[in-house]
Amino acid sequence: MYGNITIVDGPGKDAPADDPVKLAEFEARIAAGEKIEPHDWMPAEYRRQLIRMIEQHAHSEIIGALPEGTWITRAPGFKRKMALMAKVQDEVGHAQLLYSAAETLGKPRERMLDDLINGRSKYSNVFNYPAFTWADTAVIAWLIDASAIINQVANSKGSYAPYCRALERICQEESFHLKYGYDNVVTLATGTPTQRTMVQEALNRWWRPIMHFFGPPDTASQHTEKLMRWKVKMASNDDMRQQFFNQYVPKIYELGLTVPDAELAKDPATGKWTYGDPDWDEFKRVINGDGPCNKERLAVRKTAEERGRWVREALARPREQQYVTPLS
Ligand code: BYC
Repeated sequence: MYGNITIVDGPGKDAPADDPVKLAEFEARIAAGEKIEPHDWMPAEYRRQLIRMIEQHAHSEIIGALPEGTWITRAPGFKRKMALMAKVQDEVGHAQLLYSAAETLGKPRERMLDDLINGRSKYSNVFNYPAFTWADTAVIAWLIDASAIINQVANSKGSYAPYCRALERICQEESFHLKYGYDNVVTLATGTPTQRTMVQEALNRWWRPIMHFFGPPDTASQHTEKLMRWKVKMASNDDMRQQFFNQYVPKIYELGLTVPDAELAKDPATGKWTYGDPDWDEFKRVINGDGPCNKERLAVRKTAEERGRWVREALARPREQQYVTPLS
């Protein structure tokens, strides 16, 4: 119980069934395209799903700052260092916006962070892979930010107003990140043979995780049907993956780069892309804690939590105790 809001831990678990009249009214509002605000009545499962998704999204932003963050000290040149620092700072800012949006549903931020560092909450698969070279950061900033924009532009038109407001602002910043990433990829792809090899190898490494980023195929997705009915998700996982192919595969080819999937092809009759199996078993392992960097990522967050405790405790003290008596 948080204030007057009861948080349920699973569909139906400990939660009384929703009042059918209120549920029908709620679904009519959603069907009419109305936005839901925190003080409005909502079904317990809608609240639970939103907390799950927004919280995972917020965690993805702070964990997502880590692979690129490790390159701040090694960025090639001062301008790129400044740009990368600003990008990483933006990502952490996105997490703050999203934690605030999730808090409006009744789950305190401290509990969300506790669930993250203790492995009870998921975050995006892609951030459990290492950024070996500068080219990895270029591919992350171009293609992972591009994927995120596809997902977030769609969801910013969804039904829960605080999430939509946060997403609109996040998308504006992400579009700068995408341009920054594209600029870095173009520089490498039009550079020396070594740079071209470097960026192609990075693309080969990230292609599979990017396929996973959009979530499992629609036929295997647990939540899509319900979330689309309630307009939390505005496009299915497969639709978003198709949009990514349409927008970015031609751009990749334009740069003379290749996609590491021999089966990737667009059917001229349907306009749909077919692609090879991106190893969905690997996806499951990674999102359940067994990826190349999962332990390392959570250890970094745990240390940050521990090192920042004194600041949070100091801020939580009564105002008059927050100041050190000035020396006379
Ligand atoms: N990674 O029923 P499904 C960024 C889980 S950060 C991990 O299809 P849903 C950036 C899913 O949670 C932007 N787990 O799920 C930052 C569920 O497990 P649970 C990150 C995944 O929710 C820094 C199960 O698989 N974006 O851009 O309908 C630097 C079944 O899946 C993933 C967001 O977080 C995944 N990729 O749809 C650079 C977007 N996919 O919870 C860049 C917000 C699925 O039942 N999230 N799972 O245990 C969403 O839009 C949706 O949650 C998804 C999945 C489309 C990802």
